[in-house]
Amino acid sequence: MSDANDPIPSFVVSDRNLALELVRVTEAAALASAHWTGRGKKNDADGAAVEAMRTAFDTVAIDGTVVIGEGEMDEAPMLYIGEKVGSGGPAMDIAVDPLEGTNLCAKDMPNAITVVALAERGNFLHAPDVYMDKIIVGAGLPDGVVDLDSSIENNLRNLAKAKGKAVRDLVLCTLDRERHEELIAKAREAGARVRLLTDGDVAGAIAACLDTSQVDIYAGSGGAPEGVLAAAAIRCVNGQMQSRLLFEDNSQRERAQKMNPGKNPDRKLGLHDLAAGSVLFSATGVTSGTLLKGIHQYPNHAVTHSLVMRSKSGTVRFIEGYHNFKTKTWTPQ
Ligand code: VTB
Ligand code: MG
Ligand code: MG
Repeated sequence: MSDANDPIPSFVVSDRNLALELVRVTEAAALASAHWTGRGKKNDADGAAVEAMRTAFDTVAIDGTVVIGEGEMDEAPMLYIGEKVGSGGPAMDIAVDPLEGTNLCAKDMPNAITVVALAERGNFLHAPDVYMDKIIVGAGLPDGVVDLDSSIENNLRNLAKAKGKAVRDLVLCTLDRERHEELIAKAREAGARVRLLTDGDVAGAIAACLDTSQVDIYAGSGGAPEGVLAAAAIRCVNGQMQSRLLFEDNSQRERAQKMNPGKNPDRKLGLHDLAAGSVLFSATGVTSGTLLKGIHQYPNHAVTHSLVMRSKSGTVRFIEGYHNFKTKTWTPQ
């Protein structure tokens, strides 16, 4: 029995506070990259997001290590894998995609977001920059209702049954890529609708777990780092995800092996293999999409829309931020 006089455990306080600190980080990246929305310069947009996110992390009270980041230490980008960030505090691992959908931002197309996830040390898969096969559904469905190793027809049939719908009422979301031609054709043949994304499968994966998005299932291959970020979000909303790293050659496989010693790099990965323990997730919209509205610019202020979640409590917050240009610089103070 808890007592009103019991102290609140410190991890609860830090965890809760951190969730809100993280919003600042994704907001800063989104505000910075929004200067480049529609300007056709994806590298500038990405660079602005990375720099703003890196600076924003300086004020977050953690002893953080980047495990999903912008590249290897020898390339020395900001937010490289292994980089230490934060002003000191609990040991945490960090996964970032400062601008998920650089093309989407450059072309002012929907679904560009900035993304950060945090876990206690050792809880994220160390994913190399390879493709990952993913299958994702939302909460409230029987365990294993879909399976990465089943045919898409079977998965759609089982999902429809569990949802009390017909297959023709299901929407499958995937990246519009040649490598998905067969998946798309088979899903349509089975009767489902297919929503195609030009980019941005983190937003797509999360959409499969949110009723408001009208997406029932996400399937197909995208970036492995993006898979870890999606997994962190899916943990918070109690969805299901299975995945597997895809290797184009043995050197990619060896890299994955080296990053995760003692583990079979070809194994099927469950949600907890990707993101275990207590995780925090924050994303801010750059351009408006299924998940979030983008940055709204006004003469003297900008409005941000963010999604912040904690796996421990399962609380999902949509946070609207009003940023006053007169009293605030672009970097957090
Ligand atoms: C994937 C996907 C990302 O880029 O990494 C994709 O996960 C690149 O895939 O969400 P292709 O090589 O097929 O273009 C994104 O769409 C955006 O970073
Ligand atoms: Mg990126
Ligand atoms: Mg990306």
